[in-house]
Amino acid sequence: MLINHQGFEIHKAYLDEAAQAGLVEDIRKVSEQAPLFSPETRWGKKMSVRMTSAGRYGWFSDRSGYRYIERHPSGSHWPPIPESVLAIWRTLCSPQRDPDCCLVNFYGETAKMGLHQDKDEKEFSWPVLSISLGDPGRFRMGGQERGGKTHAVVLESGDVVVMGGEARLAYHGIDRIYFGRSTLLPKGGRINLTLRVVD
Ligand code: MD6
Ligand code: FE
Repeated sequence: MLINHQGFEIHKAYLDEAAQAGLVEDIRKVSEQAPLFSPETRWGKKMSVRMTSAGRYGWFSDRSGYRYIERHPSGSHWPPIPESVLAIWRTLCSPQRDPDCCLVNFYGETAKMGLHQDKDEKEFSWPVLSISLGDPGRFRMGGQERGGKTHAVVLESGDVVVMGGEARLAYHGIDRIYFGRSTLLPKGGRINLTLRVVD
């Protein structure tokens, strides 16, 4: 089922269980090479979400601000974006141009992500694609200005969101995780993958 909310294209149940399990396995390999870490916000507060990346660039944050960097904090290059992930981008976004970054977010029981815009890229003409795996999360969507009206939808394991057009610079965030509702990840939690063209 496809829901379109002000430019947010929400593909409910896009991935079947076998595809979800395959993605988890591929992301496990990414996090073995590039371990998850909790970045600090520019205000010096540790984020509740743990992150890593695959691709030419990884997303990073500390007191100097939000940016893309070419190496994991350990000094290694980020691992390549798994083919299983690229295949979804090529089908739903574009077969012409692959993304530069696959940001991997891991949410434990109490993790959340405040309303934000994805605007650290140099390019806004490409959509951002997001894949949800594991426990459901409540995804909040707003407009392009802070403080406007918002709507929430629960993103479940296998849901895929394409944020392009009028939604590309829209505010969005994760209010809460419904911990332990999915059996995809044996210890619970939610994984979100976001694919971005950076430059
Ligand atoms: C999340 N997602 O779903 C957080 N960003 O866990 C995002 O911040 C996001 O879902 C850009 C596009 C789609 C997203
Ligand atoms: Fe985002």
